Amino acid sequence: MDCLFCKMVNREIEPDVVYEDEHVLAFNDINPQAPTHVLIIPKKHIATLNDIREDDLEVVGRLPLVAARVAREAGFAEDGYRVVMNCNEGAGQTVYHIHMHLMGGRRFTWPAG
Ligand code: DGP
Repeated sequence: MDCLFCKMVNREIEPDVVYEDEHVLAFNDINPQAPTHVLIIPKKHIATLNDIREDDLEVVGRLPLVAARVAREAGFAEDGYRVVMNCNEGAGQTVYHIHMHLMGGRRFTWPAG
């Protein structure tokens, strides 16, 4: 399958791994928008949020769990951090394998752009 993030899961491309378990991989974003910017993905290929099925809930539910864990380890869990999941072109999704952006280490404004 021609999916960038599947290639990272399969190590055809080597990610800068922050966390990994049986179902989830987290790695540093190539174009960080904050001092810490980690992408958290299910190892299973799911193209967009619209493609999540009931069977996927267990693994998708692990994404925010891993985000909080990485935030704690990075030291900004209490101060605050942002998680973002972009769905489709209108929201700026560019890689069609769902991913949770975890950004921390600076202040954030709302609404997001
Ligand atoms: P999105 O726009 O929500 O689909 O986010 C895709 C993110 O993926 C974006 O922040 C940049 C990141 N990205 C794109 N190509 C690579 C890559 O080859 N390596 C890494 N580590 N991140 C990438």
